[in-house]
Formats: sequence, C-alpha cells, structure tokens
Amino acid sequence: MTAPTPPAITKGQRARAKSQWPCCVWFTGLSGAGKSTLAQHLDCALFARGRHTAVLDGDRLRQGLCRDLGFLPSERAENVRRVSEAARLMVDAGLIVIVALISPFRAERDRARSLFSPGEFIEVFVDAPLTVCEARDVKGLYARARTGQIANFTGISQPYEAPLAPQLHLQTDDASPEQLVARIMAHLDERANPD
Ligand code: ADX
Repeated sequence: MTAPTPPAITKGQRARAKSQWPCCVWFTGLSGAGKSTLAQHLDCALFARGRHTAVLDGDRLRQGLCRDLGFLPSERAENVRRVSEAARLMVDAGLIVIVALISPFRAERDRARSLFSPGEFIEVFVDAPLTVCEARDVKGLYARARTGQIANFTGISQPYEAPLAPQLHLQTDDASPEQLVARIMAHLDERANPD
C-alpha cells in the first residue's frame, strides 16, 4: 500500500493567500447565553475587515449534518466531534471558523481542541447566569424543560461544565454584543501580531 499523498498546498500558503491567520473561535455556553448572536456579530465584524469566515451554529447544524442526533451525553459528544472535524477541515482550507455550540462537557471540548495546532483553537466562554438565560427564554425551551416536556436540558436536567481556562470569558448580561466582539477582535489581532 502506498502512503497518502501529502496536500499539494500547505495551510500556511492558503493563509498567506488570504492574508489571515486561520483559526477556530469556539463559543460554548448555556442555551440563551448569546452564542449565536455573538457569532453573527463577530462574523459581520470580520467580514467588514475582508476576512474569510464560516459560521457553524448548533441550531442550524442540527437541521442538517447533525439532524440524527438528540441530547443524550453520547449524542452531544458525537455532535461536538462532527462539528470540530468540520471546523478543522475549514481551518485547513484557510478560513476563520466560528463555532456556536452549547458543548457542555469539558472532555469533548478538550477533544475538539486536540484536533488543532497550538493556539489555533480559541475557547470563548459565553457566560450568563442560568436565571438570566431562563428569563430570556427566547425559544420557550426553559419553560418546557421545567415542566418536564423536554428532557436532558442543559442547566436544568443535565449539567453544564464551565471552561476552567478559556482564552476569553465574556459575560453577556452586562455588555453589548458590539463591546464583546471588540474584545474578541482584540484577542485575534494580538494573536496575529504577537509583537
Ligand atoms: S450541544 O450540547 O450538542 O452542543 P447544540 O448547541 O448543538 O447542543 O444545540 C443546542 C440547541 O438545541 C439549543 O440552542 C436549543 O435550541 C436546542 N435544544 C433542544 N433540546 C435541548 C436540550 N435538551 N438541551 C439543550 N438544548 C436543546
């Protein structure tokens, strides 16, 4: 058997062609904490700077790539695995990939991180107290989880393991999306220009 042919174009070449440092910005947090909102705002801010991005959002992925998965811990692990593998392929293609997934378990997030080169996986804890997320209840899911109509609901009937050492910890209950995106952009700029 012959060894697989190495890719003809390296990740570095693709990055230089796009004048950007490819990476995966991984938003984790409770439902209703603001991950999708921040992902959209960050996407717009990067696009405005001419960056080439892709957004992988849990709600949307669960309508397609991950529509066969539910919310048991094993299914969430598979969800994170698929999304992180997809994100890795996109980073290898030179993109800045923005992932918005509850991804409640540390072990799965660590596994996702292990797919990337050092510094390429930027874990962002999108943090709002459960009481705030529940009061927002944009999709009415917390109310249904409280009455038992939805099982295995993160924060109610299944745990959320907060990151211990995220690259960024953003509190969404006392700052605007614009302010928080400015912090993420500053982090990305610092990373791209370490001096
Ligand atoms: S993850 O845990 O596997 O990362 P993911 O981010 O893909 O979750 O999907 C979460 C979305 O599914 C929530 O935003 C919510 O709209 C919906 N959802 C439906 N049932 C549940 C549940 N039991 N727990 C959490 N979210 C749920």
